[in-house]
Amino acid sequence: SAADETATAAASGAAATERFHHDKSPYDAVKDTPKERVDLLAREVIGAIHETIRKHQVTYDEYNALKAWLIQVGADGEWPLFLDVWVEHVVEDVATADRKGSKGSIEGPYYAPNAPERGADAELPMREDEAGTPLLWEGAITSVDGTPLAGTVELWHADSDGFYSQFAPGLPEWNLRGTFTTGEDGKFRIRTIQPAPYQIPTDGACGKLIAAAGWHAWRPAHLHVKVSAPGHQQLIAQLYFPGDPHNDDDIASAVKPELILSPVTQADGSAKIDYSFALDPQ
Ligand code: MBD
Ligand code: FE
Repeated sequence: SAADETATAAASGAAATERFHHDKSPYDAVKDTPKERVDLLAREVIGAIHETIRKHQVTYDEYNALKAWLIQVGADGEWPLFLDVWVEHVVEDVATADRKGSKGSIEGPYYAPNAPERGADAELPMREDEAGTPLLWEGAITSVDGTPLAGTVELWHADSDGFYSQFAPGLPEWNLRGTFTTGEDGKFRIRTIQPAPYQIPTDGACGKLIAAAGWHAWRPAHLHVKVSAPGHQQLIAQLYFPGDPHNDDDIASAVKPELILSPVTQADGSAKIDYSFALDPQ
């Protein structure tokens, strides 16, 4: 890694928690959730915990281990990571069940708004010597009926060490983050590099849960996108690479068959992908 500092769970957790407070501050007041709804949902979730305790005869030792762990999730700033890895995929499923256009997936904890504008045909911001297989991506934004749309593709992804700028130390602020704005033909052409798989930090509370339960900590390599166009529902998705050993057991349960790319290796060793987005009208 070019980073001379060490990535820690607590530092990336603190950055993700700060990011959430900044971008989603209206939610700090349990925004607009009716009392009846809070009552219903809180009672059912708490009731499900009670049921689990009775069913499995949970002990005081186990209760205190849970309490210590929950306190540590907060101390490490890992609530965004925990929720996005183990909960968000079901929320996404419910929220997008009626869509007819392209499949989406979870946003995760590492989005940053207002990434540099690059136009419709450009390279993602990256270091001079950015490592990784070069990727050429051609596609278009359309409506579900095929009409081209002028819109934006926001793209962000990890580097070839699995690190995200703004959430790991030693990376340029906007490394591998950019906004691509299409013309009336909806077309874009993006040059970037292939990211590495992502490992949940092993030194934080989420890593402790994974180790204690005997799970693995991996997400398959992925590209994150937010695709927007006037009059259409914003699409948040992730795209994956065929053959990744974790496509079938993503720790975040965020892979769908429609989201797996079909890269073609070109003469110069780079990979070319064709992937377009069909957006549902609002
Ligand atoms: C990631 O990179 C990610 O995309 C998600 C959803 C959770 C943790 C790390
Ligand atoms: Fe990610």
